Amino acid sequence: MKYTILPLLAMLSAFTWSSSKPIVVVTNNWTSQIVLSHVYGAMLGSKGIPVSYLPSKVSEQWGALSHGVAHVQLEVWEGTMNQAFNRLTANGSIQNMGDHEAKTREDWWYPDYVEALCPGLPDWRALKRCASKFARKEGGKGIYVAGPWEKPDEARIRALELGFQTQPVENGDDLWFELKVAYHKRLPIVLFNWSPNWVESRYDGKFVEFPNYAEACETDASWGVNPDFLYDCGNPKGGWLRKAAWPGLRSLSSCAFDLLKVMSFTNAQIADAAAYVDVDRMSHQDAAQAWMKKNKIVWQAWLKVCES
Ligand code: TMO
Repeated sequence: MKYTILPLLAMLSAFTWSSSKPIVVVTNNWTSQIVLSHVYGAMLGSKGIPVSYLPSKVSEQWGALSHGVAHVQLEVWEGTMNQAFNRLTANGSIQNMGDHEAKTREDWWYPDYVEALCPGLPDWRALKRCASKFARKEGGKGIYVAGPWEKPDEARIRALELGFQTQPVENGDDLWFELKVAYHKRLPIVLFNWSPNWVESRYDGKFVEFPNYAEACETDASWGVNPDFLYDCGNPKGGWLRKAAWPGLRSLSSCAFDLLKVMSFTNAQIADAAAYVDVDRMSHQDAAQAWMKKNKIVWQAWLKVCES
């Protein structure tokens, strides 16, 4: 009797320990990332696994994920996070959990009517010629409305001699406010945008075509149109969108680990997830529920990895 109960008790206590410790999911400050996080959390919830959410800036999430303060990140974007991600996976601080099917782009973007005000767009050289049209004061430089995420835009402006300056917004949502205001008055505007995002389903517009991205553009000044400066190129087109985890995730919950591995969203699925909030004004939780209702077959197939 003794010999059978002891291992059983050990198993039970291990079980209660791991099931009472929540899986901590990082949430960032743009919509799709938060909704996808809640989809993942709801799926774990349906298996009785507790989940909590840790709001974090991109720049602060890496430490949390390396130290097990947070365990899961659903959206790592190549255009904004490539360097940190590569460094931290190379030294084993975080774990690469594979790519989504979606292909991404993050760059300068404008609504289509701007082409009539600045002929030659989307070629970046057109932007350079008509920089002054994007100024917001007499004789000023053109204004690029940047997101609250760190990007080397100032370096690019210098390297490509664009005659612009960045004006970063405080919250991601402020980008859409700026767009809406400019759009209704048909004012020149160029701002940070990305794909997949809900914006492409409501506004016609394009990304500015800068010289094609190459890794050397960011490491070798002699590369590209300006031999003296780095960053004389655009961000990657068709970039990856990746999942990441604290390296101890599997020991915490194999379901949480396997599920994260197998989850893969398409561009349309991500744009949809964002539209529930940014267009339909749902909460992130409700948007996750709405998404799951519409895509039942998709997520139930993923969740099969948790059946054993
Ligand atoms: C990381 N983001 C999607 C806001 O470019």
